[in-house]
Amino acid sequence: MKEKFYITTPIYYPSNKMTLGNAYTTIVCDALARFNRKQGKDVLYLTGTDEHGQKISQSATKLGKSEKEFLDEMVEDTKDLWKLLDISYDKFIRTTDDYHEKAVQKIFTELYKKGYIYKGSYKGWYCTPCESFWTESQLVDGKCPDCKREVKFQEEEAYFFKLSEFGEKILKLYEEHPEFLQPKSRVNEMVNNFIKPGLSDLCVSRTSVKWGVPVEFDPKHTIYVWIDALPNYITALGWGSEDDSLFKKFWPADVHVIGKEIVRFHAIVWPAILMALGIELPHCVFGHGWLMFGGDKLSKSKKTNEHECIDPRILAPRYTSDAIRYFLYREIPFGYDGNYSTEAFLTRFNADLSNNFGNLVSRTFSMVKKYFNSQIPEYYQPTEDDNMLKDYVLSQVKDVFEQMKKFDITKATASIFNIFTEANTYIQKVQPWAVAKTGDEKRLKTILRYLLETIRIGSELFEPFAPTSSRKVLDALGVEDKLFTNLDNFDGLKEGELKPLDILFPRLDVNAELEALSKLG
Ligand code: ME8
Repeated sequence: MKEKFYITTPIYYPSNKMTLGNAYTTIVCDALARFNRKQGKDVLYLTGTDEHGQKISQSATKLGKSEKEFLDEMVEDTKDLWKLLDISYDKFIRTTDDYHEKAVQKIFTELYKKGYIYKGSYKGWYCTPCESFWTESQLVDGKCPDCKREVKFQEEEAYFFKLSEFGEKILKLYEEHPEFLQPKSRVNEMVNNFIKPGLSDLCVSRTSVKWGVPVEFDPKHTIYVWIDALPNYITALGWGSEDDSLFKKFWPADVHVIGKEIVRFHAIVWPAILMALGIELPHCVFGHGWLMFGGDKLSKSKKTNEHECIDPRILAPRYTSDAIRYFLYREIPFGYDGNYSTEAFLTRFNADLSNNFGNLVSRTFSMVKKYFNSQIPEYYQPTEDDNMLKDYVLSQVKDVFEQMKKFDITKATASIFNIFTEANTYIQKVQPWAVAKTGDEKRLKTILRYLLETIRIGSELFEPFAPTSSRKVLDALGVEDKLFTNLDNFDGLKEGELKPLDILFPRLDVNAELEALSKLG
């Protein structure tokens, strides 16, 4: 049986249009999903939208729309964006999907019956116009942080999940399975900030929020956010429905990739819910860092999102989705915060994609055309230079696989670019144009074949990250296989003719682009 790989993004709130921040996680997961598919695994890549709660209702009302009408539009916009960015998700879940709502009700009822959910009262500072509860620490100058109006202390009947009973069990989980929560620094955050001070029970229902899934046995309550959202990872697989074959096949998840601000819910609340239900835990929760812009976290509610110059809907058609994807993988050290800046993006575009990868491909292809009429040459006795190139390439292949096992897309892309850099250095060293002048055809053929094999291997590895440009190169080389093949040798190319290839990443005039983007912003 094929090995399986189940990967998820968070389900995003469609209260506003998705930002480059949401795209970041989705793009990261896409490379991991594609990489595992190319390894021949049976991959399920899940993403979706988290559609209940007050904020959604308010956003819809503001636009004079019903929730459903508003959400359908936002979901369409989200799916369009994922298409634009070449996201190869296998399933898109909406928490308003009927099967999800039914399964969440079942989870709630089961937890209640098992004694993990009990009725209590929720106390907090209530803002009547916003219909929102706030904790003392969320208030700004004692007022509502959203509308800045007066709040009053209020109590409301609510159900609670006994999270407080799970502290020890979660600590044991981290100890016995150090791979469960990554990167390692997140474990300390969870232990020191939340578990050691003592976990509080979690409020899981509201009577004041109407846009939500009703509690089956007490329908004046709606199920409150996290306990509706987190189970999407199993309801999407048909857990609790008549057909749970996907659940049987794909659960437990191999990795939930999320932003660091929701690690607490995924690494404490979610395992606690699963333990209470007696369901296996996911193998790994990876809490990556934030994409920052101008010193701030890029977020839906902030003004930064209005900057056209960081809107992926503008960037992708202008610079290709491959370029945006590559930039995010390479520039933001995976697991840590990193900056998006237009200058850095344009600089990397020119240095890495245009001058390094693009130029390597185009100069090699044009030499094969010039000297051998575009016929892929055979190779002869390799020299020390050739062997060094080959050894280096094969060592980087190993590195890429090792990094990808650790989900480290930043180091993996760096290793792939090491291959391209090395090949460019090799060209300078062996000077094929000078060899051509000597008339040593065998030597020239060997050099060009070694370069083409290097490009083949580099493009194979790069395909999960930059699927469009890499596939163009692989097609031009006559590599049809969609799975990784011949990554441990230089005999992967078949005899034949190189197909013509356009310039992959035409060099950009940085100043002109900066000016054009600033006019849009
Ligand atoms: O939290 N940098 O949804 P959300 C990096 N519905 N990642 C970012 C980012 C940034 N600047 N901005 C957003 C929710 N993200 C819940 C999740 S899951 C069961 C429920 C990404 O729309 C990152 O993955 O606020 C973050 O965790 C997620 O978007 C937050 O999306």
